[in-house]
Amino acid sequence: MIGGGIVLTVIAVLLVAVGTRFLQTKGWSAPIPRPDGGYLSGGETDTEHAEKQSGLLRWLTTVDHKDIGVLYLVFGTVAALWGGTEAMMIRTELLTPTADVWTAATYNGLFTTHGITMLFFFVTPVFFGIANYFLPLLLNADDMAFPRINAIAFWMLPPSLLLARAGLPADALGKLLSTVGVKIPFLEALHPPETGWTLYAPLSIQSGNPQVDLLLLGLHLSGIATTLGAINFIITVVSERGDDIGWPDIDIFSWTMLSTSGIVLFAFPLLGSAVIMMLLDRNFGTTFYLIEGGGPILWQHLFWFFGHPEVYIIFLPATGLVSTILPKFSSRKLFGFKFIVYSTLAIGVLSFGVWAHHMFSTGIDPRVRASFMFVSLAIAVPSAVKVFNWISTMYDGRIRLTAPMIFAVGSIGTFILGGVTGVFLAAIPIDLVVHDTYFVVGHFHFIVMGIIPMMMFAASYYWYPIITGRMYDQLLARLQAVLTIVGVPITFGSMLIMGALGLPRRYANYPDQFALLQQIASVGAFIIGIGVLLWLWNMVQSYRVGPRVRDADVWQLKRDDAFTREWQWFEEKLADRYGTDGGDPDDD
Ligand code: HEM
Ligand SMILES: [Cu+2]
Repeated sequence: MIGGGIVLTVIAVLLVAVGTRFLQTKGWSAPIPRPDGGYLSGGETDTEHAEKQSGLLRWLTTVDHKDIGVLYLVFGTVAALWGGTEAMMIRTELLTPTADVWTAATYNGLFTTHGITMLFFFVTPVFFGIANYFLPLLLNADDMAFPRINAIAFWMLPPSLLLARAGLPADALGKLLSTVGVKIPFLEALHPPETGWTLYAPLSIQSGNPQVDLLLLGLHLSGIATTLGAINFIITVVSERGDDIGWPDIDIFSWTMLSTSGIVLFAFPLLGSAVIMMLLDRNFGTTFYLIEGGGPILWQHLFWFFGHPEVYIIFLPATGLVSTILPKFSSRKLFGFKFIVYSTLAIGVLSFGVWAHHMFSTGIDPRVRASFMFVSLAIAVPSAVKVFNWISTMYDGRIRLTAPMIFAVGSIGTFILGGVTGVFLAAIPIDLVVHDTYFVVGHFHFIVMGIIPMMMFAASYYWYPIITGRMYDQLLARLQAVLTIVGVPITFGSMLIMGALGLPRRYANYPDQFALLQQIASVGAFIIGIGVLLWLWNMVQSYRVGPRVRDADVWQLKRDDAFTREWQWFEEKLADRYGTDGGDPDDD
């Protein structure tokens, strides 16, 4: 079978590539042990920027946590823009009840690749980027625990994105070449998968599209990358902290990254094995997920035992950002710090006990269903603890409506909507009615759009000076924040209504009576899209010409005794650069 050959070739190429990378890194297996564990023998520390290579080579070979953080951020942003473009294409198609902008097959490809790109190649990499940059600073560590493994983990991502997304470029390239008379059957055979991001059997096994194999390999590789990254975070938090930082002094963002990494450790290897079994089913005649063998429901169990924790993998760091940013602009300490930490850990553990709420309508044993319903409802408790603590933090505080703060407050609002609709879905009788309708799509987008990217935007503004040494355009940023907060409920609120009225999801055509609501949803989405363009412009343009920051206390945090470690680090850096007397810099 053509698929089998391709799979083997790709595995071989990957093994060789990874192997060579390992061999090239001299001494990777035995770094000289030091009491602080963090230094490399090459002496690449914070203070030795000047010795680094410059240009492309530097970015390709860097093992500095800040550089790798930036690489992750750039990679994640590129993926987000790709997946976001697809979201806009989906919403364009749905402006009219018939599939007349793109074909139905393209539509199926669009929602599949949109979901996969967003979940695997946007959210996780961006949080890993933020964490790579800031965890060592927040923890007073010299670097991540294993800087080289850190670099390897990052460099696995670009090939895994290419594998997962080869369909579209191959499709386009194949068509282009065939217009000039060159026929490459392999390229023409690949086209975007139409399986949905959940890759349910038997559809995904029966699909003759070899791109599904490449997608599975890409997911597997991205799982290895994510697991390596997570191990690094765990060891960094546990054993690389500065002497002055005991367990109780760990900041809230590091706590959420620690929990997230713990979940990754159990969830992603499981996805890896499940995916391998699917590859075997597709190419070598095994029957793990076929009726003759384990059956399609086995795939759903394995997939969601990964898939639901994955939701919390991407959600917890967002809550960590709310807990970090909100108090700073409320001039208050985070209310109930301990309880926020406990709720984070509780969510981490509970997240593994709820997977079958995705399978209420599959005919599994009703007693099993009922127990999953209770655990799913229980997970609302630690989530609510967070919300109440955030609101209590703002209570009686001196609120400053900067862009990061507007995003944080907005996120709480949209998260409440996402959470409450989630409680609805966790209740079996309601789920049976709205299952596989737009209600579900509305619910999860209130989380995946309404708090996750929103808090990433917030973080990108809040820490912008540290990363770039410059300030962004604050007015434009506030405008983007407002646009996003307005756009989210318009878009996904309409979906909740359409779902409640019974419109099923994943169809390119729909009955005429939904046209108005669909158009409203699309308008909301375009508003969010315009906001994203404003953000991009602001980031790039301010990096080039934004005013230079001379005083590290950009947010007047000293006044409230909230000038935390990353800002102290930044202050030292500024002192090094400009001299403690605040003298003029020698460049531009
Ligand atoms: C403006 C932003 C966005 C819009 C307008 C949008 C829109 C959509 C639409 C219309 C669908 C297809 C629904 C269906 O027919 O079932 C969809 C699916 C999906 N979206 Fe988004 N989305 C956005 C952002 C995001 C983000 C930020 C994420 C994740 C971080 C995300 C994750 C997903 C997933 C996982 C699916 C399910 C794919 C599948 O059914 O296989 N979306 N989105
Ligand atoms: Cu779930």
